[in-house]
Amino acid sequence: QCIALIGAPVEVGTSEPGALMGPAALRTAGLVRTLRDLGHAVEDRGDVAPEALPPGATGLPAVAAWAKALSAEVEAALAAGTVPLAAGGDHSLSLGSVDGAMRHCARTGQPLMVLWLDAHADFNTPETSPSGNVHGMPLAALCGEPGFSGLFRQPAPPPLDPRRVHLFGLRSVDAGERALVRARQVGVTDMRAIDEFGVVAPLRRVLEQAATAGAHLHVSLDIDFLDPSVAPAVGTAVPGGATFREAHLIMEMLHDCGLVRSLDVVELNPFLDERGRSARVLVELVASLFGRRILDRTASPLETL
Ligand code: DIR
Ligand code: MN
Ligand code: MN
Ligand code: MN
Repeated sequence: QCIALIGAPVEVGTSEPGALMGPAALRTAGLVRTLRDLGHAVEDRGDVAPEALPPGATGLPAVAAWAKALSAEVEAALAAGTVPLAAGGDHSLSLGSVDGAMRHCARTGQPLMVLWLDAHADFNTPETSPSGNVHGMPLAALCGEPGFSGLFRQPAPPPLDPRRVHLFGLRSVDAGERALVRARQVGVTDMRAIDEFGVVAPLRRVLEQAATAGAHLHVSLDIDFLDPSVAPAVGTAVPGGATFREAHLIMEMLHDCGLVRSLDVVELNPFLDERGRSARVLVELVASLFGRRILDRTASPLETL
């Protein structure tokens, strides 16, 4: 596999500064070397630079400039047959990466499915958002909710089908987005479900749905999916997150399913980290998603454990 690493040091989508150091921290933690050691070709395309971003620009216009630049990079990486890995940066960058994947899929005719590993639903609109932070809104914008004009390159593809989005690890939802997530029939495996059934059974259902649809699976990993005790470098820590072992197993299953075509690793804030620990955890997890295993095993992708 050829992996295209695309840094997106965007932090205009959040109020806690520091996420712009995320791509540098992931590189420092050995992301490229680790993936090469697994036998992959890795092309580090550097960091995207938004065009014509007015100095000091904030909110949606600033986010839009980043999203458009990243969308073009991701679309080009997919067209070139590589797997784009967008390293953030706050979660508003997924406006660009998912938009790029949507455009690629619109051209190939492959359906797009999005697995959103996150404590949050990221389904706020400017109307419902209690914080005004765009990193809490990307899914609503991608799914065509109103209030987001000017975010995407034109002409834009049809919006993402919310029923092809699956929130996994959810444990913090704002009142307005709760209603939207339900109304739009977004797929959800919340922490209650994970506590009751573990990660395997719910994830297997999602992957079976993706396999049946012949989908391009886009995975968006927000570091706050993990418990803050595992990965403390996050601006919006929510207790009760995934353990390292749960996350590790998820990554192994994602590799085994063979459907992941694009990936985001977002919301790492190295300024809040303990000696690079969270960045290293993320590199470990990405390695597992790209095929690192403890010992070789001859399991079929969706076998019963
Ligand atoms: C919250 C926090 N729901 C908001 N969202 C975060 O501001 O909209 N998403 N932190 O990752
Ligand atoms: Mn393709
Ligand atoms: Mn998020
Ligand atoms: Mn989050």
